[in-house]
Amino acid sequence: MAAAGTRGVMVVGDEGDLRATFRQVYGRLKSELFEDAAFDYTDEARQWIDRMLDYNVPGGKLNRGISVIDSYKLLKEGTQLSNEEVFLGCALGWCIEWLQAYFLVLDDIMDNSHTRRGQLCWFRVPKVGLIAVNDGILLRNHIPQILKRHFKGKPYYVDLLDLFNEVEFQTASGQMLDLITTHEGEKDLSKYTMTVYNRIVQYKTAYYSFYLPVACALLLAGENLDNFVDVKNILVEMGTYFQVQDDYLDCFGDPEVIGKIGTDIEDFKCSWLVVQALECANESQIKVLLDNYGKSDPTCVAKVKSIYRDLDLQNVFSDSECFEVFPAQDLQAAEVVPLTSVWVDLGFKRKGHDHC
Ligand code: GPP
Ligand code: MG
Ligand code: MG
Ligand code: MG
Repeated sequence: MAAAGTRGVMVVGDEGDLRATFRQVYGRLKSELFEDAAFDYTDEARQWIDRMLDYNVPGGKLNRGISVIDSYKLLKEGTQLSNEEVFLGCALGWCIEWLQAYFLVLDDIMDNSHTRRGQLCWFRVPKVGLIAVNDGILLRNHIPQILKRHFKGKPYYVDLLDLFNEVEFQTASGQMLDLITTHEGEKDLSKYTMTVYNRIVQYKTAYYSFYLPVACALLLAGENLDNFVDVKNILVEMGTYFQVQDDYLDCFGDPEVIGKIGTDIEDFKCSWLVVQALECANESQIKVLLDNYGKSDPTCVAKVKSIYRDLDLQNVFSDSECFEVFPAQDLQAAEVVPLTSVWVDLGFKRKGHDHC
């Protein structure tokens, strides 16, 4: 456990401690939300929010949230963090987890998904349905409330608000690209190129999943984000790879392990797998893809998966895993080491591949 030292210093030891400390902060932030003067909670409203938050906010891997405090620790290397610093780092981390919950609640409706984090998608829970849309809006609006309570008056408060707004805009823009490429009636696989793919995932995933946690830590450390463009570029690259992995797991991951059932083939998504398949397939394989991609019939889905297997995309995927050894020059460019232990544990060390 993280222990409060005699002079108000919180000693955060290994990764397990960090997780435990991080989890503790969730309860406090949740109870503070009920004190908001802008809304007078009835018992029914309190119960709804309480259940909705517990269902959607803390049940994930928490990598994004924990990497805020993890990055901050790296930035302040050599100094012990005070209780206040640890709390603020965790609070910012939870703001990202709240943002993620908001995106996922809505993304699952848009993607017509079934399960998430090993349970039914929130909108599929009886008596929730499209109330989930409003719950998403509430989740999003909890973020400025948390920021106001704990960061108003800090010199970087406005920069934090700007950052969350900008990243939300980038993500929603990426989500729009993801959705409009799949338009019913205009199903055209020829537009699914690696350039189109990279643009979608840079916006829909990389900024909020990889750049945002490190940018929060930098602001907390008093840095000016304009001085960290190289850091941003590396994190966006890592975020892109992360989505490649997500796309791969959508098709080949075990739902018991990843907690969700894939829908990318049925949804005609511009997934890394279909883009890669189109690059490698022969004419007859392309015909099978054209005839079967984007259909919810399980036989069609199986035909697409069988082409992926014939093309050995599993191996193309492992070859394209770019992050095994992070080259020294990139670390220098990054200088403040955005590569937190959370991401290192997940294999985010860059390989020396030329194509990466
Ligand atoms: C991941 O896409 C992207 C998001 C969750 C961003 C959603 C943005 C909104 C503005 C709602 P995905 O659909 O591949 O994720 P998953 O596989 O987890 O459903
Ligand atoms: Mg989805
Ligand atoms: Mg989606
Ligand atoms: Mg996915």
